[in-house]
Amino acid sequence: MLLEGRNVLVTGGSAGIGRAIAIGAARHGADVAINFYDDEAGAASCVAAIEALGRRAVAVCGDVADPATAEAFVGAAAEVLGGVDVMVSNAGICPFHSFLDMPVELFTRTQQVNLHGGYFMCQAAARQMVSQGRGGALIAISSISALVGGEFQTHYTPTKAGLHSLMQSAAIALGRYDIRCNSLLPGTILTDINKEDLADPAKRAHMEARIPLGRLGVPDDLVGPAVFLASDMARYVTGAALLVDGGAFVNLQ
Ligand code: RM4
Repeated sequence: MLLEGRNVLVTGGSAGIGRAIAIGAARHGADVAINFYDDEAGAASCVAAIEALGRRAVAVCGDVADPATAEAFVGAAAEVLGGVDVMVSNAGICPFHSFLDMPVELFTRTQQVNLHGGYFMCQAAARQMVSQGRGGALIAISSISALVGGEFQTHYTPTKAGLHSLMQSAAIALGRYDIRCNSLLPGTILTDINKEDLADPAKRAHMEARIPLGRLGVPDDLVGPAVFLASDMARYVTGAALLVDGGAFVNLQ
């Protein structure tokens, strides 16, 4: 019960990593607010799972690419839950596409959702935390892709590198308020974001073969690292990045 009495906000909470972290935070005693884009059923299911654990939960619809969404989400969460202690900026897209013919709108959308959305969500949460005067924690779901490339991810990997860098700079800007800023760098985690890509048996075998722990990740693999960074166990951790990738990043040969 590492998050008792804490209010945890998660963007992209209707499925995948965001859903897992939202429910995992509730298991550790947190009340939770989730943002979601269009998966009403998924959001409702996540809220029900949290309430079944005896914790309060609220789901707020909004496109994180719209800067106004951040203030609305944080404001609603603060009103319903009574404050904001943790923001997990998770919402993201990765529509795989080749580089030379990358459509401008696809590039722009990916930047606006992943990086701009993460920036404005963390900024809105930090403003609320500063007004509360009791510190807090920002956790950006970056990626192994902040550190290495992907042929069909030229629009995506810079956003993940940007989120990692954002946490480093925000850690400096917010340390005086006791707001810690860290990023998680998931490896290849089986979610909707890569279901189509990994449906290719050769691609899936290639990805699995480079993971020392011998399997692709699942969303629940991110819960422990996220709860750690959100909790007082990480009270002296800020500006850090934690790979959660089964060893994929270090495995050259
Ligand atoms: C992650 C990483 C994974 C990919 C997903 C879509 O950051 O690149 O390998 O499957 O994105």
